[in-house]
Amino acid sequence: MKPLSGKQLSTQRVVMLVDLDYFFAQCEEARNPSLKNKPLVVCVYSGRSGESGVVSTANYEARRHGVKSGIPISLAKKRLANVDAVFLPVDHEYYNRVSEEVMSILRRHADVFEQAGVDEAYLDVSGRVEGDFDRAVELARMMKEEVRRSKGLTCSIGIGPNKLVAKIAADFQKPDGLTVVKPEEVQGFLSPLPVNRLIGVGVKTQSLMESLGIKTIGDLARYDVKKLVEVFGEKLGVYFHNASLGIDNQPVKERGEASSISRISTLKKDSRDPEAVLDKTGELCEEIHSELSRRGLKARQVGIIVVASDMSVHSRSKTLEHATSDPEALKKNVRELFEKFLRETGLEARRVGVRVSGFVKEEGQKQLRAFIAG
Ligand code: TTP
Ligand code: MG
Repeated sequence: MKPLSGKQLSTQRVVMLVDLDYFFAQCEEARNPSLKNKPLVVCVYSGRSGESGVVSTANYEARRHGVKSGIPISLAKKRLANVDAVFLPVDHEYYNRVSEEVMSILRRHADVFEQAGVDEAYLDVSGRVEGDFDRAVELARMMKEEVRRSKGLTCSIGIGPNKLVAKIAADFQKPDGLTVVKPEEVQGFLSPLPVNRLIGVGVKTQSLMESLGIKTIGDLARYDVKKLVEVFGEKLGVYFHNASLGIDNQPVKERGEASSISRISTLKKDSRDPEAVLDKTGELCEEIHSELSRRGLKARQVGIIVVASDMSVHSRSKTLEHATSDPEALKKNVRELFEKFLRETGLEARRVGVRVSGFVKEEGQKQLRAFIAG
């Protein structure tokens, strides 16, 4: 084995988290600049009635009125009743395309690149900045400028010695933020922040911690780790303790392509009628077909998802003899699965979905990565 050089051994890890600002809404502003400066709300309509559904995201104008991801559309309309606001339905195909373009820009600036969501990615840049945080800041400024110039989008970047600190730093100043936390600043940076900034501290854990007198990450760092383990168990207790000290050894890792694609949709009304169900799943198969074609993939497994009127969730799947992306083949298999499901269960469907997995590359397609790297 080749011995490591002194430099490799001593290089300080430098990790960035890049998160695009109010992503879906910013994509809408980018293709229609007249939407800027108006409250803009991107909605997931459930399809039942004009206003049922939830807010996917909102721009910062709308957020000033208390509109944010996850609230009902009806509530958003109430909060924006007296202003000139715009409501748009989600357009995932467009956002995915923008996301891929931005990711391919970011990827070029990383030693190791890990896409962590549609609008966020971790970049390990330790090697190219030689462990120097000031050089990392320069690199981050350049990336922000490149994304702004070529795509018209702003993002917020956090820089730290690991993923945990980089993520919290990216959330610290938004939108269009750049926050750097050097190793010697980690404690001072984390200490005053509320514990719910740590991944894994949700509403319940937060109130449990509060009952122990722990409000800030600093409080958590000072709390006896043995007591944390008593309350939260070995694994979580130790994780909380390390996280509060800003310790995180998780490497930035390239991710393979998503291992499944699914689409799910709400029926106009709950139903056991195969035709009503298949009408809807036919559309979903078409969407999955375009996604497969876009990625140059065929699927070997086809499955259905049913959310019944009692909200119970069911799934069935089958393995095909030959992988396919053909919409008619998808529809035929989905039909068989649904007919069998409806025969066997006597349930009424409220939401129906289609899921494909077991991907193989379509012949003659370039590797997706090579394609993105252009
Ligand atoms: P986020 O990065 O969490 O949010 P954001 O980009 O809209 O806003 P921020 O400026 O705070 O980063 O999520 C990325 C996208 O994911 C978001 O634009 C829409 C979608 N999303 C939902 O559809 N539902 C949700 O509950 C959340 C949180 C996000
Ligand atoms: Mg975002």
